[in-house]
Amino acid sequence: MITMKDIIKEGHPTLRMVAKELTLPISDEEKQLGKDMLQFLKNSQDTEIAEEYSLRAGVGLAAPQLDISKRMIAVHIPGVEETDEPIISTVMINPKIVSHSVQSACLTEGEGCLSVDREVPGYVPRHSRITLTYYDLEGNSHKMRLKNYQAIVIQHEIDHINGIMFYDHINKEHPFKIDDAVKVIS
Ligand code: K3U
Ligand code: NI
Repeated sequence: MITMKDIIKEGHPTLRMVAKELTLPISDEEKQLGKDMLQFLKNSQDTEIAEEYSLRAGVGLAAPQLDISKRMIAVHIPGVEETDEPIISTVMINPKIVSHSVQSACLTEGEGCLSVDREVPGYVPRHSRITLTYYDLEGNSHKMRLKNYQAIVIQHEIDHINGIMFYDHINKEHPFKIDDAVKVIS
């Protein structure tokens, strides 16, 4: 079971590396890693389990955050109501943004990261819509269009496999300064 002690923190060199593509079909070990990453996110969003194991809630996790420099991410975005099905719950192998909107968007609250144990205030401008391709754990290929919050989460995770941290996108002098055209999502 993945817990917070498995997650490396900012300053660790792996978080700044461009991760390697996985070769398909992925190995049994890689498949298990993907399942464990997704289970971690589910556990982190379950109040009882999270409290028992002192987990910080997360909607996404990238393999480099576990000191594994491979292009694998897991995303578990819950539905609006607690009883709703998750909006996305999947592991993505070799995810690639194949096109994106000109329009940018950012979250009112800024972003957080399980590898960053501090608040970093500021807007993180990202593409407001993306089309991405990826492979699932069984080797099936997928093409998906996402917008707003979901698109932002995926871009945060794809940044991790490219060695980029969310605060790299924040304006250093004026953290809440963004172009008028950037959509702010609450
Ligand atoms: O945003 C978070 C959240 C957790 C539970 C419910 C709703 C939201 C927690 S921070 C998070 O999930 C990071 C995870 C990271 F750092 F490991 F990749 C991902 C993220 C946070 C904010 C915006 C985009 C992505
Ligand atoms: Ni992160």
